[in-house]
Amino acid sequence: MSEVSVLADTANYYIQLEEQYGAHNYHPLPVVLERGEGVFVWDVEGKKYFDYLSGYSALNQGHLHPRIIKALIDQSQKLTLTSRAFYNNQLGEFEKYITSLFGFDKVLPMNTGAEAVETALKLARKWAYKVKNIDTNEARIITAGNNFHGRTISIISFSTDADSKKEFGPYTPGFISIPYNDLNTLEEFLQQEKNIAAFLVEPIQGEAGVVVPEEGYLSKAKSLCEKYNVLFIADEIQTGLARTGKMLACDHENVKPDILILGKALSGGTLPVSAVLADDEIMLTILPGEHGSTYGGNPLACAVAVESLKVLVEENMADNAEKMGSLFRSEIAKINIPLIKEVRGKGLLNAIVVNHPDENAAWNICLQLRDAGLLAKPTHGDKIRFAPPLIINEQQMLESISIIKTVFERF
Ligand code: IF1
Repeated sequence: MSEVSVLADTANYYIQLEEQYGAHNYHPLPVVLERGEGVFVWDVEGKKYFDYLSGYSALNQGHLHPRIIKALIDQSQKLTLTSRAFYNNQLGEFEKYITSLFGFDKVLPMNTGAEAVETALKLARKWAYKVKNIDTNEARIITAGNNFHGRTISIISFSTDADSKKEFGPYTPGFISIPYNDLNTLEEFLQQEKNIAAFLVEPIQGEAGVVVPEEGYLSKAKSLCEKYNVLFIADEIQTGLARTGKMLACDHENVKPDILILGKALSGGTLPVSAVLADDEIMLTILPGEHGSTYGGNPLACAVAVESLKVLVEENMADNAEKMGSLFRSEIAKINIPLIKEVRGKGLLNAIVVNHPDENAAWNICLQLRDAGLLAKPTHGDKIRFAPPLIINEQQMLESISIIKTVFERF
């Protein structure tokens, strides 16, 4: 076989393995990656790409950030897991660092984002019964339509997306869904409904296609929650950690959530690390033995998380995300073709809304972007998310924009 066909077979070899032996719970773009560094990834045939997905914002610091990898290697050769049955010398340092960085009394460490969201829901319910004196098992939590908070049964119980929800019932009760970015309806429910414990919201809806709410939405929602003694829970798993041009998306409106949920880039894309932050009145409603996880707060995760946070701060990644994101949106907005309906986002969390009669247009555009050396993926049909690592520099951004411009104009 020729060199090219053997290489193509290499990619197909891996794709076939996943087809044969793996669950079919994803529909990946046909590209097989082998190596990553900074804003780039390489496939098994040695082809180089800009990574414009960044592991769904888990790789804000870029692939293989040297300081994060060093922390991972060093700690992995000392102590990786103790369970919480015993203390270790990394967890307290992590807890001190992250709570002072974000200004909360305490943190509850978990692993995946969904686990952290579940933890926040449990804290809100505990607080409702033990502090707000809502009748036990009567607490309800308000959520937003088109939300994405993870894939557990309770979380998809308040999803409004059929694909995430159908045929997974029966569903967990105790949730009220209202439209996103709708303060009137939020106030209506807070006034009329009893037993409301909390309002859970994404500062920007990622999976919904990077939906940015009106200016002031977060601060007014937080004020309404204060007025009605309801907890404001910000899911910053995707929008947090410098992605939107500030350390937290809530910082754009100087909103301090009652419960802050972090994940993804908390480990710089190395291993699952998530965290829930809150003040004592909320956090101490959970007593020893009432919640936990085998890997939650493991020393390896803590060492990596501290370094991942330090790197975000010390390398001013939020400022770079702000600058490069503005450059991205302004340059894309200049591509004046019908195919581009809109470009929207904040910092380096952006999306292009595609305008085309073919429902597969966004997918096909992503295939052409792949061939042109840039990896991105559609979300919910006609939106393509563009979210590179926050370390991208101006030259790399201009090169990426040129690729995007060429592909869209040629499509
Ligand atoms: C998939 C995207 C989806 C999240 C927010 C919690 C979680 C996520 C705001 C759960 C996870 C991931 C999950 C992944 C695709 C990706 C994603 F928006 F980031 F693109 F689905 F919406 N809150 N988002 O975004 O965190 O348990 O995954 O660690 O499930 O397909 P997780």
